Amino acid sequence: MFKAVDKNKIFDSNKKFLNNLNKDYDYFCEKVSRLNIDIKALKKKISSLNLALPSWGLGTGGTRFGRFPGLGEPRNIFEKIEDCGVVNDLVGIASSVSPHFPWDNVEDYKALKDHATSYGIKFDVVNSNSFQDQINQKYSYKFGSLTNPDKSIRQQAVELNIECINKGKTLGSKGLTVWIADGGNFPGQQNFSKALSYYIESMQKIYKFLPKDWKILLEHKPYEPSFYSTVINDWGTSYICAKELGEKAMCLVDLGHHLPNTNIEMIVSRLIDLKKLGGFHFNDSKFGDDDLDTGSINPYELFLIFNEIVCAFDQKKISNMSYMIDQSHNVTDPIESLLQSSNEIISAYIKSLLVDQKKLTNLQKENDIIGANILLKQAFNTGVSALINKTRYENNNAIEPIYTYRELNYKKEKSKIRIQNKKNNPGIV
Ligand SMILES: [Mn+2]
Repeated sequence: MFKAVDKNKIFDSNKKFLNNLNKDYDYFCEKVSRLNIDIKALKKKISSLNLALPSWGLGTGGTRFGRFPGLGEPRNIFEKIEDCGVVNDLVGIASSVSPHFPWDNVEDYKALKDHATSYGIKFDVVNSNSFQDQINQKYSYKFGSLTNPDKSIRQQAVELNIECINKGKTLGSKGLTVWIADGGNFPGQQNFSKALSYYIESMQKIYKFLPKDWKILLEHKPYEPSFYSTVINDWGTSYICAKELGEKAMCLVDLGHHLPNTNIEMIVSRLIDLKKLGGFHFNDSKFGDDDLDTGSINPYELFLIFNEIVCAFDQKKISNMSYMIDQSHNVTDPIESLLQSSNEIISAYIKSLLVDQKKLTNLQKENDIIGANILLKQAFNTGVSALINKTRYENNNAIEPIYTYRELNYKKEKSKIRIQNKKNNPGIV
């Protein structure tokens, strides 16, 4: 699209890297030719991957301790879309945004859609926020939303989600992701059984409003903000609810929404076999729902997750998947974090495509444990950046996106226009 970034600037910046890139790419081709891998097919896979950017991830995030606003950060959804345009013009695989309502409420949704289209940005799944109270809201979500013991409050949360669907329809979205903060901080606070049945009852009401070609993604998380119990706490509960709701309901796996040491790639496999894996929220973590940049802590886990996905695509167990980045950029320029994260995701994906699945099956049959592990490690340890950078170059995107982005002085320029209000807004966590 190249509205957010001047195509010529990318072209000029690429010149600095082209010579070395070609040498690295030749070496990569030579190496991979020994593995009987079709490079053209890999390039096609790179170009056709789409990562949705989270609208809330374009602003600087924070924690309950505070937030440190960044230079020239976007003040509203229109400016966030401009920033999405920058990311996509540089990497070429991030042409959609996932909005969050009511954070991203606007007067005119048609105008918002036109604005996004002009930057080459589409609307991915919409997200509903029933974990905060809004100004002029009749009832409070302090003690829960879709599972609140009070019927009127549950109904208010249902209506909020229906509104999200309606906004999404105007924007051209095809899905709704629901994550609720409902749960309890004390034993005895909540009746586990009633809370879950309220959830299903409320979700059934929302489900009825889904357009035919939409899906609803159910996002689980073990704790926070509730620290004793959470209604949709794990993938099993999420699966039970998705099954109860119907075929348009699918489970969403946020990588940070698991207890430490959980084998997420195995959960991915389970949900695939149960035909209920609908999408991902990519991020990384060390302790809990840290929302750190994808691949910054455990890139091997990301690779193993993609290995399950790629295998399932090969076996035609799945035919599509929603990929979204869900991170909180507290100490970095969100654009740089998103550029780097998109690179980590595409790298893990391409490396997983290098795994010889037939060979892996045979090694498993023979109980060749070390052999199987070496096979995975060989793919994981193969440098794929030359292939990715070359594909970006051929698609007129940046060979080295962060380098080119820094040359643009984008945020410095934007800071002259994007005058921030002085209020110390709390972070999005
Ligand atoms: Mn998430």
